[in-house]
Amino acid sequence: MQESISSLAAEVAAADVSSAAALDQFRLLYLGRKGRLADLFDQLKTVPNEQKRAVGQQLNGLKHQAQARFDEAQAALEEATANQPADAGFDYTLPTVPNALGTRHPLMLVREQMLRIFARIGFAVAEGPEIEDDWHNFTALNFPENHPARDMQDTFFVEPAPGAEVAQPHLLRTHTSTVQVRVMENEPLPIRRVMPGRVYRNEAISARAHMLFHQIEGLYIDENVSFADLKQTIYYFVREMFGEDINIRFRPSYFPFTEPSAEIDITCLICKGAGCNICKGSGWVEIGGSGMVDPNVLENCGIDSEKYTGYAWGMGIERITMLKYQIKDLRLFTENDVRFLRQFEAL
Ligand code: 2U9
Repeated sequence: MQESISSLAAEVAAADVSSAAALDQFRLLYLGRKGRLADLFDQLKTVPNEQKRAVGQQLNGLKHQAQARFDEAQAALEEATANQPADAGFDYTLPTVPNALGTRHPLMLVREQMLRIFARIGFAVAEGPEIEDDWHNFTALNFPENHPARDMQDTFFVEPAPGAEVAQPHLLRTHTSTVQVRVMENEPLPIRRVMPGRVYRNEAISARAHMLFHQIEGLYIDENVSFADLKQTIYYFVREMFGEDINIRFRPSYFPFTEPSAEIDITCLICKGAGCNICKGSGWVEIGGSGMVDPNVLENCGIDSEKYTGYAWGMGIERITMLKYQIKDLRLFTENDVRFLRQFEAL
């Protein structure tokens, strides 16, 4: 018994109490009801009566020693924790729980794809304001004074601030051609730019129309620019965007700012030209408009129309995206339904 008490006393004195876990272990092993000290107290009944008092005292001494060691170590640990910053012991190198990140919007993915294609053949991006004046949106672009697009029904006009004097009406731009006018007015020739951006039209929202949509327009002005150059640019774009097996046709049209003008059709991507309800049986779908910049527009922007010619085109990003991914309702782009948006994660 004597030996057991001495060896347990040595063990208690040497035991590790440097951490909360070690301290807990110490409490269970030495101080607990099923611990080593409790075992020795149990054995007290086997000790001869005349020694019981002395052995009992020794055991009580050991119990106090173990309890004192425990209390001291616990106090020291508590003090150390109190002095640590709140995030002590937090492992910042642990991998995070993956957070569901948002995805790129399909319109922005297609916008980037389109701009990258045009960048490869030398078209740099130009941007401009969304609130414009009548000159940049209509007059410089050869829209006659009474053109229906100028109507309140088609265009959002912006009221001037109370008391402000404005020389001409202001509006939300109805196309990004406004930026082309600004580039022609301000930049040296030759010009080879693409203009992406939001445009606004006063339309009721439906599967096929919205009051806000996105355009990319392009403009090339130099000496000896011809309609053949325009066709090659559009051919290159369509092949890169939709693939080698897609055909292109130019259909005569009319815009105030181009002469001659042509709408651009491509092989229907759904039926590959056989005719279906998307292309209304024709085998062709329209992707935008184009033409040679009207000499009046060049002169309005201070460019000598005897010396310079140019071509321009315009496309709706929504339309290109709908054709490419077979999206049937424009409203999906603005409803922010994640079941729709997530499908474009990997594109
Ligand atoms: C200048 C001169 C000419 C840009 C052009 C179109 C034809 C066209 C529409 C396509 C679908 C707009 O998004 S849409 O609704 N655009 O058909 N745009 S030629 O011509 C210009 C632009 C600026 C100075």
